Amino acid sequence: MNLINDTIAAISTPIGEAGLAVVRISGAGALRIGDACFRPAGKSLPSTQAKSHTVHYGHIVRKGEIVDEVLLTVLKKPRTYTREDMLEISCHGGILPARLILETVIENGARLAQPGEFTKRAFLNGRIDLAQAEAVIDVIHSRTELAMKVAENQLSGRLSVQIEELRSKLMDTLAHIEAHIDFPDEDIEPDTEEKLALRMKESIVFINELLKTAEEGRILRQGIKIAIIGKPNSGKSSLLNRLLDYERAIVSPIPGTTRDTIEETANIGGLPIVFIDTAGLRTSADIVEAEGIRRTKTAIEQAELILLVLDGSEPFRDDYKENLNLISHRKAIIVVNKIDLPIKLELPKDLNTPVVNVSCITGEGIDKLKDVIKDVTLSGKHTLETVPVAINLRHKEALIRAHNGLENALNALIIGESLEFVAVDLHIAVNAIGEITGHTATDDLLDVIFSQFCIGK
Ligand SMILES: Nc1nc2c(ncn2[C@@H]2O[C@H](COP(=O)(O)OP(=O)(O)OP(=O)(O)O)[C@@H](O)[C@H]2O)c(=O)[nH]1
Ligand SMILES: [Mg+2]
Repeated sequence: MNLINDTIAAISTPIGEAGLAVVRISGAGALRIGDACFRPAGKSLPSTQAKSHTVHYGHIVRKGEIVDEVLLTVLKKPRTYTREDMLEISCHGGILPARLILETVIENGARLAQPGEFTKRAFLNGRIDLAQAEAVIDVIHSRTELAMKVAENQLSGRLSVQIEELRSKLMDTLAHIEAHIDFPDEDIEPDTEEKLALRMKESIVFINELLKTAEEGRILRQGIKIAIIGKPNSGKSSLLNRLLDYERAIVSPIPGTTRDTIEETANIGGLPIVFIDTAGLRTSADIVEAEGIRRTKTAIEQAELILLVLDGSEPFRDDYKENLNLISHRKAIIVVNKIDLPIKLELPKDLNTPVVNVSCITGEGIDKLKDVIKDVTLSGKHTLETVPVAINLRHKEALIRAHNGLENALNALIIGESLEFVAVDLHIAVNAIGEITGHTATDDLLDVIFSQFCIGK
């Protein structure tokens, strides 16, 4: 069923000066609008007569005047992004050409598209499901190749297939139970009951497996913050530069060189990680440095992981204890730096924080540190190499509701409650699962998801 009858248009490329800009049109009136404002040159054809998936050279014309020289791609339904008739007008890059073309298209009957509306149509017209639509945003936002690979997997339907299997299994179980409700005189056979219980248990196990990917999904989508802290001159800025692979922060032998916090993103084994270099921790009378140290404390609070840098060429100092206290209840790694020099540092034996020795001068130990960062960040479990999908927060919440519904249904079945109760809880589970792919999504939910897109996507 297709209730969409208007035609939408938007500029799909970033606003600014560039080689090209693209105006996109989708809907029942797209081809007619193309005929009205595109003047074909040479052997090019008007949109309504052109073959699908062909490109035509010509001009966009507004009130008899040429607006710009363009290439027009004609895409006829159903094999298009939205499953509707579509046009893509490639014009000269720049703010004005694309804007004037958009205005011309709108004068001819299109309306301005809302953020994500092209993708929303792809969903409403059944080309992709909701999890795939969300993957489109993930592909656009991905900051590392690994994040992109997981997003592409989701886009191609790998999560959707698993969710659909789960949903159809639960629907089957529900149908069985409802059949028994319709014939209340017939008792449910013990081995039928056992089979139904087994199916529910299998579904719970499967949901738990999917839930395990949530943490990696969060990290891949949002990245995590890691604060680099320690005494002045311990080599925090040198470490930041090493992890980024370029000279981002000023390094000098003068203690107190870094005064403000510096944030920069790096790719650590496929994870997008924001490192925050901080002002060295010490008491200072200098008001600028004191403000820097206050910011260091904020960075420590915000960070999910802390790298405490200690100078390995100096003996253990009593005030290190303060630093160690600071990280004692946090996810942290102790980085002993300057191991190219004679080592004088002796750490207390009872530390339960991982320690990595590095030299920011020679680069020794940096790769090992990256591995440990990845391990600690993912709490030692890497499922990404084996599991091709990683769910997002919305999927996680829906799966938890489905999980609870199933647990309740299973309990009700086992203790011999009326099958109506079992059915109610199973319904809850089926609906929650259906939200992931969009079978049971409300308009509000769709608005929340598609408003995260850019205009023109
Ligand atoms: N030998 C040696 N020197 C290092 C190493 N890492 C850093 N340094 C030196 O230590 C000094 C301080 O380095 P920084 O990176 O500026 O130290 P910091 O912790 O950022 O210092 P503040 O910003 O002042 O808190 C510089 O002279 C660096 O060249 C290392 O691995 N070995
Ligand atoms: Mg510094």
